[in-house]
Amino acid sequence: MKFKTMTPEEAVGLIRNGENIGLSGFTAAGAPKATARALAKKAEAEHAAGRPFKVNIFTGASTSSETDGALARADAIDIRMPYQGNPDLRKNINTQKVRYSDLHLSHIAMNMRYGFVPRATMAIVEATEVTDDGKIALTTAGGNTATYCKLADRIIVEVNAYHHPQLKELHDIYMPKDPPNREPIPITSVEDRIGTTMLQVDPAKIVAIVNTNENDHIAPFKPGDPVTDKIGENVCNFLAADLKAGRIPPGFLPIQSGVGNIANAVLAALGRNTEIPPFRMQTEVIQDSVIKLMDAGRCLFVSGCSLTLSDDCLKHVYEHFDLYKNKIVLRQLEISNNPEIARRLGLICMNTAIEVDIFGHVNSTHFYGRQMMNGIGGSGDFARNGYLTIFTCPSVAKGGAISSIVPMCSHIDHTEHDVDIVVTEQGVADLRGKCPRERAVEIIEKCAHPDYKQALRDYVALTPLYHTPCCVEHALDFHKAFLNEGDMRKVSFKKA
Ligand code: 0RQ
Repeated sequence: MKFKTMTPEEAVGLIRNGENIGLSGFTAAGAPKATARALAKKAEAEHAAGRPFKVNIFTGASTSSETDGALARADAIDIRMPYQGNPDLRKNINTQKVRYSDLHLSHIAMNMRYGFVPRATMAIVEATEVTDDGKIALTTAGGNTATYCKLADRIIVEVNAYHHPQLKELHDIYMPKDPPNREPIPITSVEDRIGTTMLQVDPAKIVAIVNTNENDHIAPFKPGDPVTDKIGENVCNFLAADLKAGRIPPGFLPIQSGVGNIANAVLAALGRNTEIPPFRMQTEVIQDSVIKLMDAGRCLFVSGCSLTLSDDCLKHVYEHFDLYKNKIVLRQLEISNNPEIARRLGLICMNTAIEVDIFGHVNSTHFYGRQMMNGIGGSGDFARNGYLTIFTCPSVAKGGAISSIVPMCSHIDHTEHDVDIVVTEQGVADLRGKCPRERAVEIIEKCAHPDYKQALRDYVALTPLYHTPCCVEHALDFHKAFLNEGDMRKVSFKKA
């Protein structure tokens, strides 16, 4: 091979203070590991020597404790976008050590090409192989790697021997042209392939090869509990009824699913419900639950951005690679989450809320309007553009001291115009075709926890006039009650 092989420590010697770094991967899948760890160590050594050292990190989505966690603990990140999910990084974001910009995931690659966000000058890419003419075989994720490599001046390739040598066959790498030359993206079904299996980069940019042999360190999800199981069952019963009523076509439509324990419970319930025919998925994150659905013959094909699988599940896929290789396609993020494609394919989109208000606005990101949890991720890419947009959440949090159904969200990620259906373990609110007062009644009576129904009804009664039941004087009283008295149940509108 004509490229220079380096240790991770030597490779990070090429990275300067203030460098803009684009990382491969999406979630912990496909993210560089050894180089990221070495970068964290370099930052610690620089800080110990009294020198400033911080970098700006651009990714597909969250990464892992190996990457975001190590860099955050080393206080090595200044700017971070477009998504994260790591407790140490979250702490740095909420104490303003990190400048975090929470973006729709489908926007970041094109925004960087347009010059709206800083350009990645260095790309660090995990690969199974790289050819002398600059073809890179990506590992378990598409991410934004094509754009980061196109824009960067220098590329470090981490060649990871852990992965299946034929993994590249899952990839379909395609980058749309930018306006005014953008053309229709020629995907008309989930299975379509429109690009290449390997990423072509300018070989002159490859400044180092780092050899590793390491898994993605992805833990299996917790098994469902009675609340998440009930949410899953409610979603499936609703979908089966809509199918029967002819509002979903008889062959069903492709499914997009968010991540986390509720998303897994919903997918598990879809596996059990035989009123719903076998289906296809067009989503971001392909989790263990999707592989289980494939093994059971319930999911026929999945197109996504990453194989975010636990170690055991990924081993299972690698051992039976021939069975899966024609049923999975891995795309670049701006294609997996593309609004044009979501609208054309008619996706059934299911994502998780932190809180939902009586109008149907959804907060997916912030506690009490001010404290960042993870980020909007791809939920907005799908919510605005899907055929049917469903948000799920438990009706209460923190042992019942917080109601997830509130008079007004403390932060809004998805507006009432994007949300069709809200599901909690209490029931299903169908907001389609309803005016604000009808929506408020539907959400309160079907989705709120019994402990909070009367307070929400009392809130609506404060403003009997006008189009929308909003009372600006008391809109955030639920949140005030939690922050001041530790329990939203202390709220009372009758006394107000
Ligand atoms: O906190 O455990 O400290 O009590 O919020 O945490 O258990 O991680 O929940 O895995 O279902 O994630 C919305 C965060 C849910 C996630 C969210 C507290 C609650 C608990 C919940 P504790 P868990 P989940 C895919 C697409 C981003 C948008 C998206 C998410 C913690 O799904 O980040 O869907 N979505 N993107 O106690 C205060 C409230 C609360 C609350 C819950 N109202 N107020 N705290 N909690 N409700 C992602 C990608 O694009 C890659």
